[in-house]
Amino acid sequence: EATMWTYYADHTNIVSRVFPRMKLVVLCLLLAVGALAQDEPLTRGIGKEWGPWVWPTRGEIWPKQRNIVNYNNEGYMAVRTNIFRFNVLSNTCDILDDALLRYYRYLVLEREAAWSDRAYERMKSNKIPTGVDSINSKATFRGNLDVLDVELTSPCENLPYQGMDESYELKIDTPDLPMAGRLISQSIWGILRGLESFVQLAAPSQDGSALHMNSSHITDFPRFLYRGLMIDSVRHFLPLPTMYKLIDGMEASKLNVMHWHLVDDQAFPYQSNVFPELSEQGAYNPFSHVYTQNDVRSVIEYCRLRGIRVIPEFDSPGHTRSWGNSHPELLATCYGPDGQPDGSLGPMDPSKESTFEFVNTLFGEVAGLFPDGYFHLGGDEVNYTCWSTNQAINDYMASIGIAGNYQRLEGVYVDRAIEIVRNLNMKPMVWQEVFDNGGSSIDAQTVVHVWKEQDFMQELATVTGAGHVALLSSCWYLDHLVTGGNWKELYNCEPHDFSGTTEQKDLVLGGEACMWSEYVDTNSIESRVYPRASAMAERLWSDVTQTNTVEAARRLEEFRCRLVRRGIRAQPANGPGYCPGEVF
Ligand code: CP6
Repeated sequence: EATMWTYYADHTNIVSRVFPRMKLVVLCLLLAVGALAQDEPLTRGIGKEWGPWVWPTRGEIWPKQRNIVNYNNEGYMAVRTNIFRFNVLSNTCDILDDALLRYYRYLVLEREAAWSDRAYERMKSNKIPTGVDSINSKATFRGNLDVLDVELTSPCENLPYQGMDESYELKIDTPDLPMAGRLISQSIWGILRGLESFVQLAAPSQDGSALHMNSSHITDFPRFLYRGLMIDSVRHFLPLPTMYKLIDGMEASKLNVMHWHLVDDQAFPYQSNVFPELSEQGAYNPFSHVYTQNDVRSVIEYCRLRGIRVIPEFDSPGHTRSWGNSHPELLATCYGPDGQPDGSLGPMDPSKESTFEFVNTLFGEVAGLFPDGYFHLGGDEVNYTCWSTNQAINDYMASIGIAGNYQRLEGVYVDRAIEIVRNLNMKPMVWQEVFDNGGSSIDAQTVVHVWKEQDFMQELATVTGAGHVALLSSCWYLDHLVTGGNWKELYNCEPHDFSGTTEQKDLVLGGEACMWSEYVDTNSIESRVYPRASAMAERLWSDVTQTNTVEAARRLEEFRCRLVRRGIRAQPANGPGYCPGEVF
């Protein structure tokens, strides 16, 4: 490299000093042109000994928007985060106020990451551009986007609910709104989804010194109305900060239902007012490993502000061992071959009226706490062995004409539980066995939650064929993993991929990723859930044709880094690499 130090040269003699070294200058030019021609900027790293295997795409949305017009990438605007503000053109409400603060922070976070990425690139003396305007060298700077107008065209709703409108329209420097930005929705839920997209559109400029945003017109709406995450807070207790992180990831992924698996065999962390002894004797630790009524309210409020419903699950009649610590009378006593109690307890005892009185009182409290319209009753994995050894239960079965039919006994229990939930003005959800075992007379409105992996597409066909509403989880078990890098399997599970009528397909509400927590706790759950739950989220939000995992990989790579920037410890999506702007 010919270096022209200018200690002893200025404009009066620099030309004469350089030109004698013309050969070197030409050589440098050739090298520079060669380097530029050789490397397509966004694919560096592939085949190199450093850099990500999959280079992140900047300024794109996960889950992918339904429609975008980019005006041929002709223009982009700069977002100056120091003076940027949201301007609400319409009515506002607590949900919107809170969201604007939150998304302003997320925007600044992107700005900071761009800056540190820039510093890193400069440190490496690597002039390869990474930003949005580098994709099209003809892109022109159109001006500064210092304000995003937010227009909510109907009054704010207070609570998210099944079937809420989540559609929105986002205009950045469109022909009808040149050099301006506007987010429009009829619904606060659409505004929330649109704010997430807006922040995701902002990407570092070529040199990392600014945030740029392509001129574009987005119209976006979800394909499935139910896009859930089940969190098992039982097998390992999850403290509230961890719950909040998981919910933050849901918001980023546009997931809209948190199914809270709150009690199970191993523990009873839900602290009840009507039966405090349940957690006093059933929680791992009755002081620290419990969710108080206020804890539950806080989680529900955190979700509400993000357009996320919370569905409680109180699994019964199986998976109830912890209830028996304080209330053994609720559970069936199991008898040995000698006709004596063998010391163990089985599922709930449906032969006693007091069982249902207890359940009614407990569920009444739960229904008062959880504002959503749905209540998950569980009903999975009921083991009949214990029931069959219990003479009182067998006598009861004979008395109601179902002697020896334990599936019917399970049905009797579930039907009573459904009645209790319906009397509390909530709609029931059940795991698939309740349908499979055929013992109960569930109606069409009861959601059948398909979770078993065997023949699950056939199960969807059967459940919807019988006229039931279905929810799919079988292909989205987050506890099943090899390296954790199997997001493509989750991505390409299509809930409509069974043979059935249009009416049957319409009965599939959507899907839910299940995070059973036998082998995760607060230390590892964020990385087990994300970004794989986000892969499912795109399947459930985006167009059915959105199946290209090569293109998706680059957006997911970026999305995962975005989660990390927001403090969610998401695991790498695509193997070796690093996040733009990460510093240690
Ligand atoms: N806990 C509860 C579980 C499971 C279920 N219910 C479960 C069963 C099998 C697998 C994963 C999870 N751990 N209460 C079934 C819905 Cl493979």
